[in-house]
Amino acid sequence: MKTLWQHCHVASMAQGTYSIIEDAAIVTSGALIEWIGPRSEVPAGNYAERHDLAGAWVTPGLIDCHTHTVFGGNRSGEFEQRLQGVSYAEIAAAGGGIASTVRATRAASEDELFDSARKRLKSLLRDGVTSVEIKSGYGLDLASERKILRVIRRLGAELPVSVRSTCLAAHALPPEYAERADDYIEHICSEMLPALAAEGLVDAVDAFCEYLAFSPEQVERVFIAAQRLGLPVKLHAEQLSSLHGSSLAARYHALSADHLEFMTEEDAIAMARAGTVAVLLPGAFYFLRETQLPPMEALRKHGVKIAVASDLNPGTSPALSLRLMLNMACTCFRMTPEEALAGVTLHAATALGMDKTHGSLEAGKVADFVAWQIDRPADLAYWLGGDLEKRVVRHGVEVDL
Ligand code: DI6
Ligand code: FE
Repeated sequence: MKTLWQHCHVASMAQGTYSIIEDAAIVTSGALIEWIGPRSEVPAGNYAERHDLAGAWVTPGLIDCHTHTVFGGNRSGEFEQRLQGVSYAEIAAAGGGIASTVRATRAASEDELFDSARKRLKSLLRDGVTSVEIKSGYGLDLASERKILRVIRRLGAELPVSVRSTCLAAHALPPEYAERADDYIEHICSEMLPALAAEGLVDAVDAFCEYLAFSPEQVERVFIAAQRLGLPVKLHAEQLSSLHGSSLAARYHALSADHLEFMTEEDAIAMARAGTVAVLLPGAFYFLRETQLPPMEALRKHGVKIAVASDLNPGTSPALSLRLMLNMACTCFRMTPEEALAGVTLHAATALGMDKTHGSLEAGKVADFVAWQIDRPADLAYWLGGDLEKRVVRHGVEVDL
């Protein structure tokens, strides 16, 4: 069945630029785009449905390529404490931080985790997201990581969104492995990853490479284990210090290295050579009131593809709007609105290994698009949050959220 969508302008994001088609039309057949171009050149045909998009600007469906959407509990109390001058270290020493979310996640049932994550995910979908990556990482034992990854699979099955799961067991050291980080890494590599991969729960593997998390040597052991299982890797790198985790990620041809405030030009060169995407997370930068900016000029100079994501998590980026991240990427990191939009479409798709099928509006790709009632594509980064009037289409079918 063919459907014609017309009376619109398109920012197709082909090649990572706006690639604008004025007065455009789109022909979809099932879940795919069959044709896209100027309305004056629409192929003649018998269209089962015709939609007038009322002059909307059409972009690819937004892709949030870095989230920790599934977790138990809430850390707004820590937010209040920090505003009263209590430091992260003091909060962590008192059992707060990631450890408190781990306790709450371990205590929650699968249904409770699903229900709370569904609410957060629907906020992202109402903001134009049609694909999302969701990480585990608040379980830190096999049963709890499995519980989170099963919830992630269930979210993709029950909501109108394409979901990629990432195992982030190497997020933090669980209490039962206190002072024994190497033993925990061994447990991840020899027991957790093989079991979870065998159950079909893992699309990629991630780790937190940081002085307060895991060393490059420990991360490399996780990468080798992922490689043995045929799983691609990603890495939280250079968020708070420079350990050259992003160069390590590039050596393993990681899909992406993420955060990157402290990355060096040498890291950027390594990432460019490997095709590893730089995923910038302005929500965490803003929420932590960081001051170290990612090296935008080095990333641009060496042609590193740049993605932007929410990093939705309870501790450092409780962000429920990917579009607000567009504004933060421009306002905080000085990205252009066009770069930022590429960062939540084609480059985000590349960071998930989905760019052959998603991330730009071209014939043969999936028909995931949003028709925004806006004046210019830059409006998506300009307005601070809020609910822009839009129509969301996923796999060629209009979504009612
Ligand atoms: N970097 C972060 O900012 C989050 N995890 C990570 O690897 C922090 C997660 C949390 O505080 O709950
Ligand atoms: Fe993260």
